[in-house]
Amino acid sequence: MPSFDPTPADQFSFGLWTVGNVGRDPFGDPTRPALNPDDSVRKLGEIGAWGVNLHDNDLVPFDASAGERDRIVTSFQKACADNGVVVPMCTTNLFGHPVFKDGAYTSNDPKVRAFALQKTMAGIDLAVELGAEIYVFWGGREGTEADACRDPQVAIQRMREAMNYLTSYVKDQGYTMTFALEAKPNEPRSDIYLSTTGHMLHFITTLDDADMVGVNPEVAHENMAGLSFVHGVAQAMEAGKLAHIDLNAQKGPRYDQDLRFGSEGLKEAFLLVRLLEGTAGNARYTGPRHFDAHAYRTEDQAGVWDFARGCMRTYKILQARAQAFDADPEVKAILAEQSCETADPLLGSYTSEKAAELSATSFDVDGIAKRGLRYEHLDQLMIEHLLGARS
Ligand code: DIG
Ligand code: MN
Ligand code: MN
Repeated sequence: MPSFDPTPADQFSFGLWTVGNVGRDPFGDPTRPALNPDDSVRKLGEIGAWGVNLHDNDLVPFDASAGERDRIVTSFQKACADNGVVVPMCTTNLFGHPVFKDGAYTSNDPKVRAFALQKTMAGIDLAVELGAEIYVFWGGREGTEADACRDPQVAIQRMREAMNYLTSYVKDQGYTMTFALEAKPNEPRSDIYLSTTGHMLHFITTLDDADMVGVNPEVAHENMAGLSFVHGVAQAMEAGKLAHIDLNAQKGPRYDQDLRFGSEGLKEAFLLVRLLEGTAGNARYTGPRHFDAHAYRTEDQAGVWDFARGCMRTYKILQARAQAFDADPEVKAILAEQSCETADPLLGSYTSEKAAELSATSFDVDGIAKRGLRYEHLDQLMIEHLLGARS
C-alpha cells in the first residue's frame, strides 16, 4: 500500500480559522479552547501541511495597536519559518464586526464602503509581508434580507468599484497578487450577491484588471446551490481562472457544513481530484489545495488534528484511485470508443463551403441513436476503483 502521508509537493493548506475553529455554532457555545496562531503553525508543520492561510483578524485583533500588530506578525513569521510552513493566501474579515452588518463593499453607507477598502488595503499589505500571492474575497455580508434596500444592479456596480480600486492599489504598490473571488449563495445573508462561481466568472470579465482576478470555488458553497462543483471548477480551469480552491464536504443543499474533505459526496470528491490532478490527461491544477473546513463540534483538540490529517489523507487516497482508474485498460477502452469518430470535417471553424455541405448532409439518426455507450460499465468501474475492488 503506497504512503498517503502529505508532502510539501501536495501544497495542502489550512486556514487559521479552520484548525482554530472552537466549535461554536448558532445553537451552542464553544467546545474547544482558542488556538494561538503560532501553535497552529507548529502543529500544521508537524502533520505535514505545506501552507497556512488567514483572515487579517485571525492573526491581528481588530483593535490591535500598530506596535502589537508588528509584534504579532514578527512572531508569526518566525513560527512559519521555524516550522517550514508558507502563507499562500490571505483574506480580509469583512463579515465579523457589526459595522459590516449590511455589507462591506455593497453597503448603502459610503463610510462603510470606504472603511472596507481601507481594511482590505491593510490586509493586502499584511499578505505581502507574509509572502502570500493570492488574496481571497468572500463577500459573506454582501447580500440582503430586505431586497428593496438597494438595487441589486447597484450592488454589482459597488463590487466592481471596489475590485477596480483594489487591483489599482496592488499595481500602484508594485505587488504581485492574484485576487480569487469566492461565491456562496446564502448564509449569513438570506441571499448573497454573485452567488455561484458562474456568476463570478462573468463578473470578472467586467473588471478593469480582469487578468489579475480569478475564482476560489468552494465545494460546500456550490453544493448549497444544488450545482455540480466539478463542472464549476472545470469551467474555471478552462477559462484559466482557477486561482485557488476551497476543499471540504457538504451533505447536499443545507446550511454550510464545511465538513472534512471527502466525508460526504465521495463520488464528486473522486471526480474533483481526478480533474485537479489531470489523471485523465487534462492539464493539472498547480495551485494550493486549501481545506476550508473544520472538525465536528464534538471533537477535542486531538480530534481537530484527526480532522486535518483526514482531509489530506483522503485527497491522496483519491488521487491514487484516480490514477488507477485512468490507467485501467477497460476504462481506457471505453473512453477510446467515445473518441473513435475522427473529428467530423464538417465541424470546427465555420466556412460557407462547410455550411453548404452540412446543409446537404443526410444523417442516419436512427443508426446513431441505437448505439450503446457503455456508461453503466464505465461508472461501475469507477465505483469499483473507489471501493478498492479494482486496482
Ligand atoms: C468561507 O467559506 C470563506 C471564509 O472562510 C474565507 O473568507 C474564505 C477563504 O477561503 N472562505
Ligand atoms: Mn471558503
Ligand atoms: Mn464554507
